[in-house]
Amino acid sequence: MERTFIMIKPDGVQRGLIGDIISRFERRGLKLIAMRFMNVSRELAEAHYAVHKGRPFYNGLIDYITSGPVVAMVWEGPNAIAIARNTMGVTHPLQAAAGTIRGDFGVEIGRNLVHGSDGPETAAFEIGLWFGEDDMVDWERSTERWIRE
Ligand code: DAT
Ligand code: MG
Repeated sequence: MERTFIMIKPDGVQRGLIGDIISRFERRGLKLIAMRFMNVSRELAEAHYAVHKGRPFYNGLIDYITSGPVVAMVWEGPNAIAIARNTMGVTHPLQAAAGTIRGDFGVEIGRNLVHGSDGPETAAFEIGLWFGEDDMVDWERSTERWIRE
């Protein structure tokens, strides 16, 4: 079983797309484990995007992520990281397939609506950065056997 960190970025919140975006992950069959609606401090944004420090888009990226509230979440399932990434679509909405979140709702790379961990190490790091172990909700989903064999 895998866990991934997903965030609805400030553009997704401001545009009233929280429900649509969460719905994509729910309908896909991923299981929600933790969720928080919050403003993001500069310190947290910089820790989250530390791998991009020094890139030309870094300052704009930090300004964007700290510009308004986000929805931070943890979703679980077999291959949750890859499943979430292809539900989101590739980084640039122009290349993202129709039917994906970025492909359906976005037009520019700097307003691509959603973040998702890109691998198991990143997921562990990001979940630990945004949440504590106590924030993880232990629950049994009654539809489980209709989603997984
Ligand atoms: P992803 O969010 O798909 O994991 P990433 O980790 O490479 O993509 O980059 C993080 C975010 O930074 C991305 O969602 C949007 C922004 N970004 C990445 N590359 C960019 C670029 N060349 N110009 C502007 N913004 C960029
Ligand atoms: Mg990334």
